[in-house]
Amino acid sequence: MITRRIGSALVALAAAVAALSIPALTTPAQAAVGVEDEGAGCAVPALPDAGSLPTNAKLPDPFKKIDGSRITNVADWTCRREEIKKQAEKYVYGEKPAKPSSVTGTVSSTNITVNVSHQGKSSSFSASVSLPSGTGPFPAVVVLGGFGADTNTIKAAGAAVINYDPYAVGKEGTARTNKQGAFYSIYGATSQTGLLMAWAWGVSRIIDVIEQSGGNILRADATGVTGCSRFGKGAFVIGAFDQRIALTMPIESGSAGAPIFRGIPGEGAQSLSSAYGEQPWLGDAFSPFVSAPTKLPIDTHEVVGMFAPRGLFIMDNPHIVNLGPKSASVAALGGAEVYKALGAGSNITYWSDITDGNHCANRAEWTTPLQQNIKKFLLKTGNDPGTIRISSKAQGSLSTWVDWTTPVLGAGPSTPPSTPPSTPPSTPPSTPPSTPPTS
Ligand code: MCU
Repeated sequence: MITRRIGSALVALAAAVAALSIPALTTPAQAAVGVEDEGAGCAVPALPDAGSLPTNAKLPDPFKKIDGSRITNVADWTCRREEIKKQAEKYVYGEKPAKPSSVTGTVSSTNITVNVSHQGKSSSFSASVSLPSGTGPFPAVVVLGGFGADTNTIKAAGAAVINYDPYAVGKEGTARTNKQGAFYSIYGATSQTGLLMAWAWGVSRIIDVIEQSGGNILRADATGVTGCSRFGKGAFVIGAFDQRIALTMPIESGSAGAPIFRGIPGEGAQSLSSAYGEQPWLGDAFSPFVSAPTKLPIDTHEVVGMFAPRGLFIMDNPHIVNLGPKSASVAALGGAEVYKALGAGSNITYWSDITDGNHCANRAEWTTPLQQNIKKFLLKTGNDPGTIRISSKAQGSLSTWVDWTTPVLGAGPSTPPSTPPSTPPSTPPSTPPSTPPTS
């Protein structure tokens, strides 16, 4: 009874807050275009230290909140997604700092420069630009490290190519205690954030500069990202952590990329200890999970879910077991359940049905879906449905990995508190609310 009264009082308080139009922290604005993290205002419960996490051999339920309840409405996804984001930062990739206090730079038809300063530290980097034929402003695909998707295919679809050198932002070949590059010049050589997230931060700063440029050469609302292999790992993390990125196309990303961490040891893919040790791609905080991925409260199917409903085209190679293609197909299938629950099942493509087994080869099979994805998500001139085409050589089975079902989410607002108000909602005032002064 007392709980009920407190519940009603809280509801009344929440209604009063809403009436004053003070934005409540747990219900951020809906899917605004041009926001790096639309769940930034969500209240996420404190996350336990790695040592006190329970074991879960199955893939965690993407729809289950940290408080144990399941989401019931599409609008609840914003804050559930934020929980996954925070878990991914804390246990897997390291923290992605918010936009620094100063980001400036230029966009020309051949180059983008980025200058960042924050708390007395500064750094810069640049990326070359190659425009397609025709008249701008153009959407653009950030291509990491210059290989993977054929840049002529991207340009022929009507998008510009931004050649991004991830190593300018986070170098490889350094000890975890001596990380280098534009990100670490700002956040310190001992930052626990791994290279993949540092690369993600760099692309977000490029998008900041495009936004500030006035948009007459490149469009800020139509950015894609792609890369192969280690740069496929990068593309996966870059796209997951910036909701301004409309289309992400990771290629043959392997361990520390799309494949579920839980599946990697069984499949014979590059081991987690090898991927964690080869380069500081993952955050330092991943260390305890190298030998115990079943302790992770998330897995990469939920990182795939972080993209929903945005465009995601995962390309994979079933001929190289070291890449963990079965584990990647399970991540895609698990994440596709989030897309389906949000009513966006046709926005994800996973494609490993290819003939040429060479790592990072240009593949005829991917030309059409690549161009269709660019047209659909960047140019907004197409609407071809995505497809899941898993090679029979590397077919993972989602059902063996999950103990949850996909909810039918309502279209309504966020889940209301469990105790409804005992009094009926008050009738609207007879006088219309005063209109704000026009200035
Ligand atoms: C598949 O990505 C990586 C792999 O994880 C590394 O072990 C290997 O050294 O390099 C691959 C790669 O980036 O190839 C271009």
